[in-house]
Amino acid sequence: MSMSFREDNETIAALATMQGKTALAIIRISGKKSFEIIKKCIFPEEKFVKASPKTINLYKFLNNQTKKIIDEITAIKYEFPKSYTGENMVEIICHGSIVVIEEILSILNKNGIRFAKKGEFTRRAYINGKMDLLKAESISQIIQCNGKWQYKNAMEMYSGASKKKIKEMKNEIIEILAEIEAQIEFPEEDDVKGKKKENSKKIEKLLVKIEKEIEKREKVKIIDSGFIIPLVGIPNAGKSSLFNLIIGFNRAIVHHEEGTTRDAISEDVIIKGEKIKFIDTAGLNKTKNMIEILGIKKTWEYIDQGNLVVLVTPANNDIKDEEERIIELVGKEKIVAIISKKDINDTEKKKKILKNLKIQFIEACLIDENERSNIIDFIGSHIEEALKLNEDEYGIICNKRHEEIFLRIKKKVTEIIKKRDNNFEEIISFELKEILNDLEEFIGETNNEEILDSIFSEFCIGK
Ligand SMILES: Nc1nc2c(ncn2[C@@H]2O[C@H](COP(=O)(O)OP(=O)(O)O)[C@@H](O)[C@H]2O)c(=O)[nH]1
Ligand SMILES: [Mg+2]
Repeated sequence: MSMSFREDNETIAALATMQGKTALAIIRISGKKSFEIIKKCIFPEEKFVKASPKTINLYKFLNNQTKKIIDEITAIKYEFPKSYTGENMVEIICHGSIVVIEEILSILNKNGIRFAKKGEFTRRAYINGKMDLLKAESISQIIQCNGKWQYKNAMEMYSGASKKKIKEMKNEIIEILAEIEAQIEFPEEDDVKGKKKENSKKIEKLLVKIEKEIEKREKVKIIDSGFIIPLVGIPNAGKSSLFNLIIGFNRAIVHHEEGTTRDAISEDVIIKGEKIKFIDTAGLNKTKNMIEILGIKKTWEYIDQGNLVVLVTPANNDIKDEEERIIELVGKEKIVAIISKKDINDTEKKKKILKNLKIQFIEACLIDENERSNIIDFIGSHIEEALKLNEDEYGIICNKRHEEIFLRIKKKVTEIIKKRDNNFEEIISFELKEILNDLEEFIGETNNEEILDSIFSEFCIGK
């Protein structure tokens, strides 16, 4: 790479796996002195020195001062440049004991290896030309994703599909730009009007594309912050029973007395590969009890925040005022119903009411665990519908940096559209060139240390 980075000669190490009591742990070491330092702490040293790269061997890890054995380990050598970072690397697999890990890291440190900063391995990989910036970012996304959608989105970036889309966008802009430049050079050409119109359409198309990407990002953000499903209804409808059934254990108190649930409680469950936050709420009731009233106030807040609302409505009565209010507030496309107590009541009447109201529903017995998968399927299909998760809609924008660049571009394109009918060709041409710069920044044709710092600080240690 032709970029001028300050060369970093330090050898670094970090735990690449979870801190805690795990069967095994991986400690990564990267830098010029990796082999030289590790061989001092490994027994038999000779075996390590002679080991061929990328083969795994069994050793003992020693405190090279006291000669005490710390752990039995396996280690892999990676020889520059054929490693993740493009430097000499060693991966040590030891037992996942907090003491062992601490000892090994501290011995490495005493031998001149510094602890790695967040994302430092990947940063080195990027600097050494092992991967481009988008790929580096996608690795961070893959690790940190909260669900399948985000993961697949990140994989698009990892595979280079996002980069391809950006390049296409760049080419479209270059085409528009060429046309505008021609207009500036040869304003007396035939059919200037027709060409202007055509170009204008291309710019509009570009805006639509940009806006669509920003829209897709919004969807990812919803999933990222947790898709919220409050379970709501009148007292004793079976909300807490449903909550416990969905999360798979008895978290909420279930009781035949009204007003049992006062504080809203929540648990995350993975459905359709996405993290879904279910909230058990206080039943909507006409009560004089202050604590219950506060709980009910919270319920209305959750109804308002819900990405999808599940109304639990017992089979044995008509739709109550409170239930009607919920439906009205949420809107029919964002609410589904579960008719509870089908085992003890006739559900026909309730089914008719909900059909008339055009609300999708299923009937269930909420105290029967066998009904769980049916209920999850029902809710899952509505989650999918709400998110409209569609394979060919993976977005380009995967993080805040991307989002900021796209918002910037959107603003510029909007400005261009405002100006296009006047004879502002020169300004438009200037702004289009700026957008090209933005897109280049997006795919990481940058050597700005500040940008790199902010990107890699989002990573976890050891990556
Ligand atoms: N037979 C039957 N009882 C249910 C069903 N759902 C809930 N219950 C009972 O109804 C009462 C109230 O349930 P609960 O989950 O606390 O309702 P909540 O007030 O809406 O949270 C409890 O005694 C539950 O065991 C159901 O589908 N069938
Ligand atoms: Mg309850």
